[in-house]
Amino acid sequence: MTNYLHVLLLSCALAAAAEPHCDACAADAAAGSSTAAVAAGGSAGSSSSASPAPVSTSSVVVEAVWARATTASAKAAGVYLTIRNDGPADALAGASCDRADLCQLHEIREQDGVARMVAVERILVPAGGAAVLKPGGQHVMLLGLRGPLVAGEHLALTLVFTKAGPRQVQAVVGPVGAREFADIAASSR
Ligand SMILES: [Cu+2]
Repeated sequence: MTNYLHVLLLSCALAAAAEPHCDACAADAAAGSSTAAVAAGGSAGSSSSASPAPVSTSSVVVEAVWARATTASAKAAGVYLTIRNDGPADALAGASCDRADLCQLHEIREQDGVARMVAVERILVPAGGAAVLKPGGQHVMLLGLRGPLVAGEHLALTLVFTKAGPRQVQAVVGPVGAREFADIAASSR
């Protein structure tokens, strides 16, 4: 496991060097992309009992939207969320946020044991299923942050779905060390 993590950290450092705007992605890859992090931390599987009320009543429901606080100079941040879908297959096709110059949809792909971050055009939400955007996996990437994200604040985002159309959501900003939405709920009690 140690060797694997070293490879992951190294590859992320290289990726961050090649793509300096995406250091938050690199942090994602280092912190949570593998089961190794889960096994080492032991708390990533805690229950979702703290999930808030859904923000929509139609077939696509967005919930547990969160991000991590950033340093003052950070230029990128990931936003994570769960999309549930009781209807036909849909896809998250874009996002916008007035706190950043650009929002992209990102995922992390492992090739030859190396985690690489790539921008994708859409994130599929299967019929009757869910898409979980989380550290180390798919996420919404804010690029060109216009100021730091501060723990405890809320961040307004618009998510655009291929079928369900635009959805306004609020991401809650958690502490730097948050690894999942439940961490934020726990820290704000
Ligand atoms: Cu990213």
